[in-house]
Amino acid sequence: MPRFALLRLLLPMMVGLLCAPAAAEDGYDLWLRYRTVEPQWQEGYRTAATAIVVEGESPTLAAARAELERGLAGLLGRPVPTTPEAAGDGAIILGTPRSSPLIAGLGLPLDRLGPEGYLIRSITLGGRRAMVIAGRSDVGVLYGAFRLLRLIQTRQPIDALDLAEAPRLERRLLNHWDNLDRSVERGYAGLSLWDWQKLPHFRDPRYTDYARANASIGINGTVLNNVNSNADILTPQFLEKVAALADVFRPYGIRVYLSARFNAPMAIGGLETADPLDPRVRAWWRAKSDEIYRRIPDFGGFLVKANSEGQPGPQDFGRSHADGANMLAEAVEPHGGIVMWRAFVYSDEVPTDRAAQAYDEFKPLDGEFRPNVIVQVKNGPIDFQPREPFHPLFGAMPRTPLMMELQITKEYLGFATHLVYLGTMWEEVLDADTHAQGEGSTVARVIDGSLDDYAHTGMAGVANIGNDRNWSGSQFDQANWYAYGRLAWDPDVTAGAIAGEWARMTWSNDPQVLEPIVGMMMDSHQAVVDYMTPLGLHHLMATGHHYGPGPWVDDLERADWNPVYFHRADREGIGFDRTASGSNSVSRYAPEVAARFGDAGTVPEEFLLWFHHLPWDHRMAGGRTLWDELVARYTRGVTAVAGMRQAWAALAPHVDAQRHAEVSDFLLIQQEEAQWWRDACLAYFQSLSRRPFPEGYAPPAHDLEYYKAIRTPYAPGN
Ligand code: BDP
Repeated sequence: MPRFALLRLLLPMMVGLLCAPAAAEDGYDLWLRYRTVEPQWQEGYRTAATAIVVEGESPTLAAARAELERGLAGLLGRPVPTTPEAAGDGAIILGTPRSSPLIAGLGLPLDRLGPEGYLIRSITLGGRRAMVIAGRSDVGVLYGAFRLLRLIQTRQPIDALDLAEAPRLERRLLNHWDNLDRSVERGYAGLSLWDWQKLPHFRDPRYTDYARANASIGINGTVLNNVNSNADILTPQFLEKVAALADVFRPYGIRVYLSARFNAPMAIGGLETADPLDPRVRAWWRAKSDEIYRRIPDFGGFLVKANSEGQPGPQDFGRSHADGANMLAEAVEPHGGIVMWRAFVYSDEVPTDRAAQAYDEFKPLDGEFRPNVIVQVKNGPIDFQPREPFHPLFGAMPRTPLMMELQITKEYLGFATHLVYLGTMWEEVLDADTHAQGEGSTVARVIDGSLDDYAHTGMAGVANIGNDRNWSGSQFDQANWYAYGRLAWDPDVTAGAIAGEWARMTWSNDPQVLEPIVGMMMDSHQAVVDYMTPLGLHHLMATGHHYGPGPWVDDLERADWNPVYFHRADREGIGFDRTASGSNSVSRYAPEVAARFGDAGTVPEEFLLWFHHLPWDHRMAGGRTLWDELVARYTRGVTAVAGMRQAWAALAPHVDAQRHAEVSDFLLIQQEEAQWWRDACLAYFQSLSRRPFPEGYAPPAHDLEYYKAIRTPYAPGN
């Protein structure tokens, strides 16, 4: 071997050892990574957390102990004892007044915490410093334990704490669109986690990790199966499996719910009708509910998609949504269950604009639902588009609790391979002012019940979780699961704060890493809107799988499934006139909002073409023509992705190699697809506008026919 050959061989390894940020990581640990804190923090944390003393016995308290044991051992770099004898200066004491006379004796102000809140306080006990984590319930204590870990994970001081928090919403649910064959509708992260064939006997340890992750962000319920549901989930054979999952989740404060197929009495019950007013049907659902509760005493209730996109529902029998919901509500009511009835309904037989249909259908039913019904409304009036104005039902149903449904899985936002942080998008909707009761009637105040004093409140997030090692199909999509949970707990936390927390826990506390990552996340939603559907455009995607652009599509059986229905571009102009001169669906908003959206001069630019059809030469506020602005926005989106790639590439020395490489590769896919979206859409719109590309903006690489010919029949999630 030549003299320096060995050295040359070893040198990169030695350098690697010195600089390597950490061992290989694949993302399985999510934000619960618990890597050891930097040396300058160790001393402080170690003295403030010398022992874990759990006062009381229960599966939930045991879970709190286990999480702290695991988390602190990792973070502090050494095990922390959990025996009472080890308790000295710096002990962490956990429990409820019921589980512990010691905690009861402290006279802590727990009353305001509600059933799930927690308090963390630094105290002196018998002359020794201690930290107490208390709640009125065991699950409150568990949430408090996760909060303490988060404080350390994000490098906050913990020696003088006085924190109290309670969730603002009652039901904080994931909606899994998982089928019984383990395929996941609109799933981009592998197969369903639920391995039905091996349940109930085999309880994959991953179910526990799923529960831990959810509990860490306060998610307290999960709907296990697709809203396009299969009645078989309600058969004894499946209920036994559902009960096994419920047993695993229970210690973590998570209840299971099921999507109920409205015609189940016919599909599996042998009845010839599912008419909600038929006594036999009502008796069938009551008996079914009793059976479920015998197996799962804390079963949460039913989620129902009815008379929507081909699903059966009460209207098949000449009955209303309220008749259907109330029948199910009556069946679960004796057991404390609820019914979440989806407002996502539209029909091409109804002549009105799809954006108005749910409103027109549900608004007249306000006050007709039983008290344990919640109407579940998507964030916007169409369908999880890259950007939508808030749904006009928010604020319009003061006598019916409304919960908001968000889509965590990015069906219309680039699937798993586009880096899009949804926190900013959701914040935009939550902060939107419905003006239902004057200024300040934000969507957040509608769904947290404070505006109308709702008896039930909640949020639902269509899960992006599957059996991929990284859970969500990409490292950055974990942030959307995280952000969803944090917003369901408190709709007023800012998207920026959430991004910061998540990035610290998932990547690094080093500002050199943190700032670029948070910057990428915060700008990512605007980027995808720009390169897919700028200026209020929507539903331009290809048919079925919704992968890639298809603005030219005009041949689907239903008018309101076609992109041309939504953009209405022609030789003269583009956009959907939803003002009084058009469909007038803008009139479903409160007058102040309708006036602002309904005027092309005052509508926020991001919703311009959502509400207005305008000539290509329309002058934008910035001085460009509408056509030029469209080209500029599409281009800006692609440029933003290039910027993200650059920012990410610069992080290579600071991020573990495996995760860094995965994100890099995905950003490359995103870059190519952003370009595809821009070029295909602009090629198409230019074929109508016949305007030249403004100076400095490259025309598409290919002609329109090229983009139209692209077929991707095997795109996932369909
Ligand atoms: C649409 C999805 C479809 C869902 C539907 C729904 O494409 O798969 O079934 O929403 O929410 O966006 O019911």
